[in-house]
Order: sequence, then C-alpha cells, then structure tokens
Amino acid sequence: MNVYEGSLVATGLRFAVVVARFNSLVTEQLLSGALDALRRHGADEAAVDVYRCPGTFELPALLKRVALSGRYDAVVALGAVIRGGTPHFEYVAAEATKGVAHVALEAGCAVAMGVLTCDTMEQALERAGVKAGNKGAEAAAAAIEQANVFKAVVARAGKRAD
Ligand code: INI
Repeated sequence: MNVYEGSLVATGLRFAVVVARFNSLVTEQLLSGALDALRRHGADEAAVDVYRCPGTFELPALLKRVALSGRYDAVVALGAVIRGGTPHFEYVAAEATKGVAHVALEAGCAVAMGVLTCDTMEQALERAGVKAGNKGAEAAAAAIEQANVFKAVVARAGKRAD
C-alpha cells in the first residue's frame, strides 16, 4: 500500500493570499495569521504575494485570475461575511463559498478557504486570533499541505505504473 499526504513544509513553494477589504478589522487579522503561518512553516518572504479585493463577493473572481496565472503552488482566500439585518449576508456568503469551491476545482494549484461566515463581529474576531484560533493561519496550513500532496500526485504519476 502506498499512502500519499502533504507535508507542512512551505519552503520552495510560491503562495498568493487574496484578501477582501470589507470588515478589514477582521480580514487584516486573518491576513497576518496567514502570513505568520506561511513564514513559520518555512515559506520564503519573496515567494508570498498579497492581492486585495473590495469585498468577499469579489473574492472568487480575483482568486480565479490569480490561481490560473500559473505563478503559484497555492492560493489562500480570506474574507469575513458578517450577518446584518438584511438578506445581503446570505447572498454574499453563498456566492463566495460556491465561487471559491469552483476555483478550487478549476485551478491547477491548491486553493484554501479562509472565509469566515459569522452572526456577529465578536464571533468573527474570535476566529481571527482572539479566542478561537486564527482561521487565516489554518487556511495557510491547509494550502501548504494541499500544495505538497498535489506535488506527490505529480511525482507519483511520473513513476512507472505498478
Ligand atoms: N462583503 C464582505 O466581505 N463581508 C460582508 O459581511 C458583506 N456584507 O454583509 O455586506 C460584504 N458586502 C460587500 C460585498 O462583498 C461587495 O463588495 C459589494 O456588494 C460590492 O459588489
């Protein structure tokens, strides 16, 4: 039996982090969590690019262009959708989730999802480094692992079939 899995070593990999400005109090914390995780897992500072878009609704479109550019081993999507008094939340959250999933299936690189969907700003801040970890850091770790297992698939495909 052969088991293939991705390591959490980011050295030698190229990353893009795509982050929405809306609810920047939260998204900037997700961004610093993601960048910190990439750095601590060994990513080169010069191998990490950050792209910003207006809101989470715009995230999948930018993510798609970045992911399809061929420049990256992994891209990380960061945003924060927080419920207000109108159905707008549902639309933005649904489109962002579907959009990121769509890019993940179409892109040649790994795609990680770090978009929070929360009822309150307090819940969002808790998940952005205050009480419940940092989902940006978790998404960055997932991106590293997925990029490395993708490399394992390519390496496996290059070996003689047996
Ligand atoms: N964008 C977010 O990133 N988070 C939200 O909570 C949010 N809400 O709830 O309105 C939000 N709206 C803006 C949206 O992403 C677009 O930028 C806007 O509709 C312009 O296209």
